[in-house]
Amino acid sequence: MAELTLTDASLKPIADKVLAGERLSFDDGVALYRTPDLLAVGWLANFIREKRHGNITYYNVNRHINPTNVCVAHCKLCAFGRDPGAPGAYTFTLEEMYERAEQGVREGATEFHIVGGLHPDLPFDFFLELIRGLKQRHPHVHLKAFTMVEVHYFARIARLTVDETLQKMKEAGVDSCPGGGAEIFHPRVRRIICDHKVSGRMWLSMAKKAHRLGLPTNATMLYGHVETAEERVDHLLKLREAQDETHGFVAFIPLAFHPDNTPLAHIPKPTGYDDLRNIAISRLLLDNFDHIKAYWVMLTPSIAQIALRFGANDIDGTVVEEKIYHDAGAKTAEFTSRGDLERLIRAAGRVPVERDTLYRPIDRSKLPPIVPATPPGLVTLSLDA
Ligand code: V47
Repeated sequence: MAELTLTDASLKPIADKVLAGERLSFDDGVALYRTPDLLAVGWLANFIREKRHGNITYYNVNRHINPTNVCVAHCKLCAFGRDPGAPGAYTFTLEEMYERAEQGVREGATEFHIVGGLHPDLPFDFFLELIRGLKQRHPHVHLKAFTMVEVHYFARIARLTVDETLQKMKEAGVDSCPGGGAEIFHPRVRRIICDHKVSGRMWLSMAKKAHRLGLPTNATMLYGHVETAEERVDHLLKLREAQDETHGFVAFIPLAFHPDNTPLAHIPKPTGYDDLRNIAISRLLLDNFDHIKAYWVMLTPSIAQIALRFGANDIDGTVVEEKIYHDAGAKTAEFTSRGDLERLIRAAGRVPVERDTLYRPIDRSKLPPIVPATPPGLVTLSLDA
């Protein structure tokens, strides 16, 4: 492996720790956020990434299903939620969601990623029925459904404990939970960007409960709004601590804040430098997470590709019909194909491996052939975009 050249000498003790496989501290994390030497941070993250995964880069074939955008939470960070009856508000029927799922399966989906708003009138049973119906129709498709924020809301409206709620989800057919709603755990930040959402402490406690009940989850961090470097490091170290306890987190996804159409529209968008730095620091601080995902929808295909050399070993999936980021002004396509993702990965000098949600390689020869189709109104990813 090539030598590391440091232009910021204060990184030397951190580099020594990384090369020796030692755990980094809070202060190390802050120093990694402060240094202008992004290439050194990236080099170190890539060192760990290649030690763990070599050249392999994972992707999956998935389909997003967002049952409703009607939401009582009114988070300032969000452009997706609507009041009932407001322009653009929608709630799919079960049949409409089954049709979307059917289309996803024809296109080879091995995962449905299901998240939505906190609807004032839809009962928990509606969502359980959705899961049961999907599982019955497509028993081999992994159901990654409902963030800790939704689970907390379901528990409240159904007058159940969090454990009982998670258990009912699991019995209905939920296989794992996505990592959304974590934002930044620090209460100062939550008061500004999502004051009605579960606290950071509650999010973490619920994720650990899910793990103990046998439901793996992902974790996220929303960066690039009002948070400080210290608050990001605090967030990452709290996740590392929780992972030490349960080992139930599958992947970590740093999410760049998209301000358009939100009450925080005055905040400038995170830059490419911020994106790559957050990917790299996640890899370095989260030494007990196997997988760091560069979510191409939010990063743009170009930055996601470079992130594969800054610590990321996964580029997420084909997605199809992404709404949360596109309502907030994302200019990326709403879906892509297996071929495009593989091309993106190969062009970064990595080896693409299609995975299921739990990172087991998929053998396409054992699955029905894919029927490629462009969902109406959507455009495919272009590497030139
Ligand atoms: O929790 C909402 C974020 C998350 C905005 O688990 C916004 O595999 C930026 O969690 N600008 C939902 N971000 C997305 C998510 C996710 C994505 C991909 C994969 C996985 C996974 C999870 O999106 C929300 C919130 O943090 N978000 N609004 C916005 N305006």
